[in-house]
Amino acid sequence: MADILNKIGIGKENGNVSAHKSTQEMYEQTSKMNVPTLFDRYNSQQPQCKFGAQGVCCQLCSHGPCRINNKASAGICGATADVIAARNFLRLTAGGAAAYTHHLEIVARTLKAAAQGNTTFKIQDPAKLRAVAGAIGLDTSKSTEELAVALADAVLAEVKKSAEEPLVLVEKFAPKTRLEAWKKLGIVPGGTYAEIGDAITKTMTSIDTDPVDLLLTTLKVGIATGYMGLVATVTLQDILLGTPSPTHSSADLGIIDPKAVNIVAHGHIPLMATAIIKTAQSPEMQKLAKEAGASDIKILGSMCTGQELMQRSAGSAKGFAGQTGNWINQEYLVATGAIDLVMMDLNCSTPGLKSMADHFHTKVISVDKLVRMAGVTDHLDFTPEKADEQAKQIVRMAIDAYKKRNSGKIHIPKYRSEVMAGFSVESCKAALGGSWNPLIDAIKAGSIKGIVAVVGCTTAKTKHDTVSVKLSRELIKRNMLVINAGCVSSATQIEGLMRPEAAEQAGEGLKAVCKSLGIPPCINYGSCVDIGRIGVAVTEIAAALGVDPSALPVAASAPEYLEQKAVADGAFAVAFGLLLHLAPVPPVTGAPLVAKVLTNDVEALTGGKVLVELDPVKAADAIEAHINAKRAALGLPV
Ligand code: XCC
Repeated sequence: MADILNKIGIGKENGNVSAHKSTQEMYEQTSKMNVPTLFDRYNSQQPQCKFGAQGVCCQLCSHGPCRINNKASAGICGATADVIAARNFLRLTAGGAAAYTHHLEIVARTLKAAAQGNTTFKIQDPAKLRAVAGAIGLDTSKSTEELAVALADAVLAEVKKSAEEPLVLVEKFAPKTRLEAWKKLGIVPGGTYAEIGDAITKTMTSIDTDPVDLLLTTLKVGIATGYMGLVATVTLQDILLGTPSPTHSSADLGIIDPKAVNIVAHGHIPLMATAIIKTAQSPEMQKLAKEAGASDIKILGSMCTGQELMQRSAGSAKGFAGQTGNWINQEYLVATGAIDLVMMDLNCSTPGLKSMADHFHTKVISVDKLVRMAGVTDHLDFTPEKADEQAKQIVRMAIDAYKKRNSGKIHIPKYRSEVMAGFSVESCKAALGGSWNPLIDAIKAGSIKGIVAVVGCTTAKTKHDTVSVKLSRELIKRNMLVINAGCVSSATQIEGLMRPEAAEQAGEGLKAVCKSLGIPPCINYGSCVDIGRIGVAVTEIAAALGVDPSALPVAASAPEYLEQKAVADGAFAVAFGLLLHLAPVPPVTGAPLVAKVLTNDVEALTGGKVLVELDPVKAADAIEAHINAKRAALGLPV
């Protein structure tokens, strides 16, 4: 890790800011308009503070800020670099876990309202409801509606119970070998909010000043995130909105139709957006749009909400127009001048979005009680019982905004790519003929070397989407099946890696498997929440082989990680026993013990560890070496 200590970022490379022609074109367009955007602000921040980057700046008390350097080996209270960095790292994890839990609560409350007939949503996957309810010990002789209420209540109770009561979902769904390892380490989590509260309390000034305990607590919060924020959220969303099934869609800014009223669904919680898709198709709203001079009303996806809609575009999200891009695209999307309304439903809605909207007619609204932004005055906080009426109000707002559109200001890049989506644990197994066996056989034979989850965010630090696209390409070339989720999905979609034709870019073995199944080498699992599906798939594959997940030729990568939810996901991956490739450099490099534990020592405890590598080819080398070592240990050909 020492050689990368000072490589904090790459930023602009060869004058380009993004891997995508569309984003590059829009950046040039906003530059011509003289409107600064994210990449300009990134440059204004250089050089960034090294103490912060290395995780050795403490601002928790009024003695601070304390920074660890050559002449100060501890803060004023005596906290070392390791204490400071581990404490900061746990705070990041707890923030991510809290945001995921908020999402889960809303979905659970909506499921309950659907079961009680109090909302526009109807239960779409009763079979999954029965299977999951049975697995956690609920009485499945009840009706679908009664069972849905019981499941929603059980999940909400799990969220709120004490830290002393272990999470039922962890006990029921984690592989037995994992559970044993976590019990030994004392990191089986209790109630989600209690664990988050304990973590925040521990990270207050001088309560927990043991870096190792802080790191173990990080893993514990990561496990709570994995089984509640990820697995439970995905499961309840599937029950409520439908489990994704194969579908075809489009991505990139070229999907924007300048003749339509364009509503952008932007965030992570796909509930309001799903209600709006339904409302937009109603004769009443279509008539209003036509009277305003528009040809149609389109719901465009952005970031993770867009991925959720795309995943379900064969079912409850039919009518979805496609994915515009990931979080870095938000200002450029608005700068096309053809967006009438942006609806923010959770994290990653930046203040820069509103600044850009102020140069156009674009209306920005929030639809979640936690999302607030200076200058945004319309809040239609999602309420399951009022979703239908709220959706109508939002569509009317968009039509009104459309009337103020200045067609002279429209600039839409022409790029778009086709996407095959809708993969889930269930649809993957169906494509394989009903079980994981054909995939396991391909892995055993070596035609597929292993599976790599390339997931998470995107960052300006490593040039928008460059590392994630290069890494995904490099892995498929080496016969590793790639599963994408989160902002990385948009990156590979736009670059055409989620078309079945992209099999041509894969190594011979993977190419043959993809061609025989008619699937792309980069599989879309959806949003960052859908990382939960990867956990479920790995659990099932490990069980089929009779081994612990840490023994599988499987790895995870967050090649452009950005924020706290990604840190919580990463903590789960390491606890789950996976190699986690991470870039940019996480803020722990100034803390020798913390860096050593994360990149080395933790492997003896959980089987997982962190690999930090900024170069995508070198990262692929290291991931391949790890997968080869796992193959060899299982007696598989390397
Ligand atoms: Fe935000 Fe999900 Fe990260 Fe993208 S991937 S930068 S969280 S939008 Ni989740």
